[in-house]
Amino acid sequence: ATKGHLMTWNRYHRYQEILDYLMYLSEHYPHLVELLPIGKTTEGRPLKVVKISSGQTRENVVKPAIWIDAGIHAREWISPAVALYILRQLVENKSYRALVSQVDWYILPVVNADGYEYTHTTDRLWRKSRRMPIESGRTLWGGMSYGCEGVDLNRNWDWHWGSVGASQDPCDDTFAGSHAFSEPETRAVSDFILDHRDRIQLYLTLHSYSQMWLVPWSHTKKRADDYDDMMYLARQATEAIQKVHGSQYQLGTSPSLLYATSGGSDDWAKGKAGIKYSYTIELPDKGIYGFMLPADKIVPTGKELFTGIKSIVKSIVKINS
Ligand code: PAY
Ligand code: ZN
Repeated sequence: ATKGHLMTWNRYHRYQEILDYLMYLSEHYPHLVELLPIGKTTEGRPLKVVKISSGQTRENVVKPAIWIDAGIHAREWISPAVALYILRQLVENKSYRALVSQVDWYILPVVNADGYEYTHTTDRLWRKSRRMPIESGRTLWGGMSYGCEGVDLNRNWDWHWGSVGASQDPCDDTFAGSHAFSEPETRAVSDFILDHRDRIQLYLTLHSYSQMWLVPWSHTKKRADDYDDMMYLARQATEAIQKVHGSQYQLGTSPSLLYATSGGSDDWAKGKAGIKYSYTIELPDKGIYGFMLPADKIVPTGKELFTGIKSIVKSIVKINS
């Protein structure tokens, strides 16, 4: 058994410390927490989905499930930290036992573990993964200029891949990869989601920064058929968030608030996996600290986001009953 863990919510942690915490939770709460290995990163780091589940499922009743991923982009440190804050509340705070018995939770705290480590060791503002660029079977990085490694893991998903706001140039920060799902990280996550698509009713992916609640589509300005439904639940969430400490999250689509992008995970989750409620959450701040949000913001940011998520989950439970 593990000795314990070094996890806190007042600083940002290395990937190994995060894995140790997940292991700790699965050992101390075996009836609540299960670790599901779903694959490995380019550099061989394990990707482990935390499943939080309790209580009985009535016969013939499918329990809804919620998916939350974080850390698709390496430098957005607040994202994994908030995912871990939520994870901790669900597991270690007994007042959420009902919430955990009503729905199953799948949480992957760091998708881009290689990039995340690289931001700790070498370049704090790295965004992409760390795959080395390959051209006609030959690795180019010997003579390649800095920055040409890695794929933007939020441009690599198989839905309108490469059509807008994505680059074919490996040296760009929005390099979409050689083809859709060329990367082990996006493949692992998408395979898992497809395997559980009948139950996953909410897809959330945590990014930073901008303080926005983004609604599909990102690849087109056309409104989704059920745009109003998505907006309705998202508005409830952002209103609940605002009540916590007054933070205002802007609500809308990426093309209307930021820019159009394609091959993103939220569009894929909706378009391909058929998950009706699919959102990209841009955590704080609005640009003062940007990606370098001080660690004393982890708890307040986690608290308000968890409040927003709880409001959506309540609505989803209601829809199912
Ligand atoms: O759904 O369109 C979407 C995702 C938009 C994000 C993306 O580019 O993937 C927005 C950016 C992000 O979180 O990566 C915003 C940040 C501030 C950036 O790096 O531009
Ligand atoms: Zn991002």
